[in-house]
Amino acid sequence: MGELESDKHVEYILSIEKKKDDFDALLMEHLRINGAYWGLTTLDILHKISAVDPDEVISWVMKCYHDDCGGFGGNIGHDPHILNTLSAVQILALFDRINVLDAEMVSNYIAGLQNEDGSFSGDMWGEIDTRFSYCAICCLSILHRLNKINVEKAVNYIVSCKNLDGGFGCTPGGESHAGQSMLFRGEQDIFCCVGALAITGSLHHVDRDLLGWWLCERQCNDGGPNDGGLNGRPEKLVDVCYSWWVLSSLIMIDRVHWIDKDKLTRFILNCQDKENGGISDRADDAVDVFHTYFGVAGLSLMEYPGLKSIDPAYALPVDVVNRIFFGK
Ligand code: 3PZ
Ligand code: ZN
Repeated sequence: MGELESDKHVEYILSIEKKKDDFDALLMEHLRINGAYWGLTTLDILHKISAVDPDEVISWVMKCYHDDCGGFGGNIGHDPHILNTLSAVQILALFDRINVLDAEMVSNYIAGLQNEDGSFSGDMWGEIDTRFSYCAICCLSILHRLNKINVEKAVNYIVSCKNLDGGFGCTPGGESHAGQSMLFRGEQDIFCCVGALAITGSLHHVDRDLLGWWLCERQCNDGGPNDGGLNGRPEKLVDVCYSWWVLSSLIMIDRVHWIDKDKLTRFILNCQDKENGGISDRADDAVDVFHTYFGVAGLSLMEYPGLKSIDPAYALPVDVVNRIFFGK
């Protein structure tokens, strides 16, 4: 198993910036600002955020800003979306530069995406999803402007997406959508709903034992190379990024002791590229910045030695969250 190859992962993250035109970079073109948040947060957890120039990062982030509407796009010249706006705000928070924002404009953009039933659209085109509810609530909380939306309606909408198994869907009754996306969506939806409820102080709507049991059932226990990893559905493959969706939810509902942390730690460490750095979805696959972030963040949630601890609801280092809310 070995240890976390922190220095290699730092090198890997720093190298991504330099190969802008390979295939992976093209695939991520529309989520470049999200990719920047994943990479920079990983560096911060590894105590290496000082390896980048804050002014350079901030000036690039602000080039993704649309001052006519208050939203951020995924890259320079891309249309604004709430998914990208949250990443932009999180990056500015990492560098303690929230003050460069017109917080009123950004908050008004987000508030304008709330619908009559309390749900949120992702952009002006109107697609509705509980992921967008989380983005809105997380963003507004960081900006100290939750009062701009109807929080009660937002919470009631999320609660209406609760399933019989204790989990949450992306729309009311939304568990039943089929296809490949479902493989990925289940835990992500649960994280977004539980995170939004945690931030708004509404976790009493969650059946902690029922949801906790369902989440813990996701840990693979077959003694094979994926032993200890977490999967999306009973018969599906394990994936490092589920470590985040599942662990963060378990911590927020106070049931993380129901999972075997040593086994999950070993699984994540097994997914490292020990040669060139980076972490993959499962052992011996190709690494990417997404799974490197979720792997390191998962280890941080499990208090792996030498890492900054990360907040399970805001997905930002705890010291950053404390600075936002307690000014220290
Ligand atoms: C990955 N996106 O749609 S994506 C993402 N997935 O932009 C980024 N685990 O190539 C990277 N699966 C790799 N670097 C994967 C982000 C997806 C999630 C796919 C994935 C991860 C299993 C199938 C959706 C926030 C934002 C977006 C998502 C989740 C959370 C891909 C596939 C999809 C995407 C990008 C690359 C395989 C990286
Ligand atoms: Zn994954």
